[in-house]
Amino acid sequence: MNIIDELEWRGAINQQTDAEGLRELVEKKSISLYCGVDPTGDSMHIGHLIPFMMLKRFQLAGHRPVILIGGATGTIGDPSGRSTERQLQTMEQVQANVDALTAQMKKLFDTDSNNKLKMVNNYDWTHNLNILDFLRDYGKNFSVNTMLAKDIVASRLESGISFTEFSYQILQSIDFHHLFKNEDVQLQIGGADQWGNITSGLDLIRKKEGPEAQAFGLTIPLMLKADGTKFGKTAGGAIWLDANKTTPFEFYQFWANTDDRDVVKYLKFFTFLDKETIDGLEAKVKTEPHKREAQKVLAEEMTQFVHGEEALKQAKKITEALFSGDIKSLTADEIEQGFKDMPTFEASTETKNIVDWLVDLGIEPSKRQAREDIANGAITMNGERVNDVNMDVTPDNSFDGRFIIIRKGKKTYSLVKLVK
Ligand code: 629
Repeated sequence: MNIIDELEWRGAINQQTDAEGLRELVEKKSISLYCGVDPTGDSMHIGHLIPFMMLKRFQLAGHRPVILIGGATGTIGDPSGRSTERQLQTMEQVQANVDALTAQMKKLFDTDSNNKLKMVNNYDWTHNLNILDFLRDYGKNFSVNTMLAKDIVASRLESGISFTEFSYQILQSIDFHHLFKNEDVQLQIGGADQWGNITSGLDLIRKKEGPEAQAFGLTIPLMLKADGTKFGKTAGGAIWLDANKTTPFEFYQFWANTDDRDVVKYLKFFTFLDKETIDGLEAKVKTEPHKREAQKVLAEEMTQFVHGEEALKQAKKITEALFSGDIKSLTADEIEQGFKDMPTFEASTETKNIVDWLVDLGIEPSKRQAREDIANGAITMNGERVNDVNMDVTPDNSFDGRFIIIRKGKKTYSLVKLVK
């Protein structure tokens, strides 16, 4: 399968500027292509991952990917997909985010292979551009009329848009032109929201380099969920790639909880599994959906890709322990990951009778209820049933002096943190 056929099969193409031209080009030779990200935060989330996985697919097919970090554009802010003006970040903030994203990209994408992945920062060619050169060398090639007609700007005419954000598309166009000239980049890809910026760059390349210049744009569809809610968001917020913001266990769970109606689409979009494997999993979604085999494979592939082998093992271990109720084997770190979103209580380290302890924490409403639950075998501590209403709770009952896990009934877990 050539790379364009593969992207089509994966449902990964939204719009293309010249589908036939691009197909011919990538069949003929190895090309360079790029995708950019702005340092608006210190971590990417899974929405960002989509176009960068596509870059990687091009890389696997023998092409050369370039990742652009927007050290310059990040100081301005892309108005695409936003209904209101952004607050400017400080230059220091942008730089800190550039560093964080650069490290994250390096971790995710192979920088040592043959068709090496190249990282660039548009600050390098933008920060010395003076205002007169900007207006004379670039501004003259942009028609305000065309700029106003772009969706992004048109949708803001009522509510208002600053000259700063209005100019954003020129900066991104300068990048495409710069990379075309200096890195032989012939294709820019991005999410569907980037269509206006990408086509604006192609216009600039043609104006400056002549109508024969061979450059292309391709966008990837917006990820939609079958139930109509926004992709990549949970009650707890975005799914981040940074393990400190979204733990590998939470990350694993996010994918494992994918709806049957979405799972095949995600496998195609996010994993490097081939058609045969994905077709096989699709058949299993139909014949034995209760086994959730496709979801498991998706969660494994994604956690492995973003967090690595060890973190995946841990996420699976926690999942298994929570499912079976046998949590004794978990380490304190694993407890922390697995119970992050469970109701949490704080207790002192002093020794206390179990009944009093449960009531004082608020896990049980009354002593009578606590005694009754214990007598019925409905309370477990760290995976072991509590049988004795006279037992004492001490730090010896905790994981590493830090956590005690109480389960009430079959499913209700509470995390008790010991504080000194
Ligand atoms: C300079 C900056 C360039 C080329 C691109 C850019 C960044 C671009 C942008 N992208 C989004 C971002 O940074 O704002 N103007 O958050 C984001 N992108 C990934 C996908 C996207 C897009 O990083 O393209 O569609 C999300 O899936 O919103 O020369």
